[in-house]
Amino acid sequence: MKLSKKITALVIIAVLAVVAVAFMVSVSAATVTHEAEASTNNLKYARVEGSYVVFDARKDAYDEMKKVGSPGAGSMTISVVYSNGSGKSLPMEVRVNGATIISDLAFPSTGSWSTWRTLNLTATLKASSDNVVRLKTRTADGGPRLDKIVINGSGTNPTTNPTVNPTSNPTTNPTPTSSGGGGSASYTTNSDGTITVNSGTFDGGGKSYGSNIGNGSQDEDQPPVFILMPGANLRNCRIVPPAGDGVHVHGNNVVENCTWTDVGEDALSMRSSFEGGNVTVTNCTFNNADDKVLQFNRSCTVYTNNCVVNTASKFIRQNGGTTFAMTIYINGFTGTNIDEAIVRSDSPSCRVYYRNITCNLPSSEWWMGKLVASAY
Ligand code: ADA
Ligand code: CA
Ligand code: CA
Repeated sequence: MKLSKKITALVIIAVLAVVAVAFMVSVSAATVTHEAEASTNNLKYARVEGSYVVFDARKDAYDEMKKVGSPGAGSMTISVVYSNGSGKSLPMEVRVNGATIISDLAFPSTGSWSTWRTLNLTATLKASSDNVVRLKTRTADGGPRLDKIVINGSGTNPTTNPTVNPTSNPTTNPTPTSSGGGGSASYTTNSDGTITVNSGTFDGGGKSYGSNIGNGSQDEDQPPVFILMPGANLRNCRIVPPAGDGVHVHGNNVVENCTWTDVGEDALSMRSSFEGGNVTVTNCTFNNADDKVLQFNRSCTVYTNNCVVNTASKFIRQNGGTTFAMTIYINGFTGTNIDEAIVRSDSPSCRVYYRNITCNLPSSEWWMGKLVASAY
């Protein structure tokens, strides 16, 4: 009958509408946004300016974002929307539900206070609207402007048991160009003298860098000589003292043909601002380090090829106490006057594959901590 057909059609339309609405809800439920300036938040030495939060230029200022929702329980990606027109990289401590997950998340310069960028980090959240995310300034330079955080349920844990098994020789891509005086790089020099390479390959042309940076001590928070943004490369530089905090890398960086004449706080470190990526260090020489040479504060894969270290405590250090997954390939290494180990890591998920090593230490002392090393 006509009437029953109409009813059937209406029922079908109603069911489709309910399904569509349910689908939209489930899609939008995959992310939750929490504003930096939300009234539930607790601000110290910080204030709301319109739609964002501004920190005073001091250490220990914070935005404690309270009543932060999450699309689920477990590992989540937290995207922080910020701007930084200070011309410097500004470090912040990140605490989630009372635990410090990153002690120095570097917020690189965005060029101006009205240019907004996103930094991603990973943290474990509760499936409730009662999470607490706190960002606190680390230095008297203060912090970036904070707009909001966006929590995404697609966060993944670093694998606890990496099964990486090298079958072929790691290659060192990409091949940087060799024109000198900055080469193909797009870069800026900030007021500290730090050179931030935003993209391309900075070719130092054999010149010296670092004589105006830091104080040669073991103090943390010294400025770096170079900041390599994700995908940026460095080659043909002499890094000379005091050399501050060396070279900061952020993933997918190649550092080639560089010599540190007297390593500062450390020579090269992977900062915690970006997730993962590869770091390749090829044909580099590091002299006279007080402690560590390469420092990794974030999960990544490291390739070192034909590197030489003359005097250091260790060549490679995974940040003390961290247990994230890391894979390290050491292909050709010469160490003299190494005090502690070639690699030190507290992580059972750190894997080292090595070949062609010459070192003053006996091979029983090459690896220190919980890592697993094997020749390849
Ligand atoms: C030390 C310090 C870390 C980190 C590291 C580095 O290990 O304890 O918090 O700053 O140095 O990156 O230099
Ligand atoms: Ca905002
Ligand atoms: Ca350092």
